[in-house]
Amino acid sequence: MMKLFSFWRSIATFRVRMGFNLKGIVPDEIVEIDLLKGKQREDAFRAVNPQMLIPALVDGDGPVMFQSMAILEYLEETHPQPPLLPKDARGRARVRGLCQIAVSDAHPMSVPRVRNYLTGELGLDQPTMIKYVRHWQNEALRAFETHLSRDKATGRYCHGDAVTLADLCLVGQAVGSSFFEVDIKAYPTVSRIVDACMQVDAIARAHPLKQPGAPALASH
Ligand SMILES: N[C@@H](CCC(=O)N[C@@H](CS)C(=O)NCC(=O)O)C(=O)O
Repeated sequence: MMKLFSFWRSIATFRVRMGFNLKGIVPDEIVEIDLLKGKQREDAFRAVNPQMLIPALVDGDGPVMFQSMAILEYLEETHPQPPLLPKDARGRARVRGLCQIAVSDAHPMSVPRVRNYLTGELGLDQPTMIKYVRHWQNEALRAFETHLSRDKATGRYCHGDAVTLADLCLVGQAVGSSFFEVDIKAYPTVSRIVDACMQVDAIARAHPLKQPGAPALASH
């Protein structure tokens, strides 16, 4: 029995959803945590994940798993086919490094709790807050572009010609950026790889806007 705590707009959950689809795993239950209504901060979900963030995953008797990359690594270990990490240690380091550009450094700058703090506690107006988010999105996209365009290990996808965790994180970054009207066309290698990823059905159907409850278009 696999239970995934999820919301259509969540980029971190999108990463995990792509992983599920690529590995052909269908969670038995999807529990919607509506981030726009602040459901992540209610007691019921705080008991599941004290950090009040999605995704969270319960597989069987538990314990609950949290943090998208930890969940993806769990899926990789328990369902090794198709592999989402390269066989060699250097390759794995590169893929994990690319992942962290999005996961550790850029994505946290744009999540609801940070945006709410900037506009609420710190009193930033909406345009200034959006400027802040876009700045960090562009920083990440620029770093991805430089790595991906100069490194021989880049292929059809971020690392060679098979999808890896780096592609899941890059696609998440690109879709998250689109929610803030950051145009990835300015980053040609990023753009090419994201287009290639979107041709993979398991990735395309995991898109936030294809999930139940999603609007036709999303913005900040
Ligand atoms: N590093 C975490 C980030 C999780 C995260 O920030 N999730 C967002 C949705 S994408 C969330 O639940 N935000 C709620 C909030 O900011 O209040 C991961 O990769 O799982």
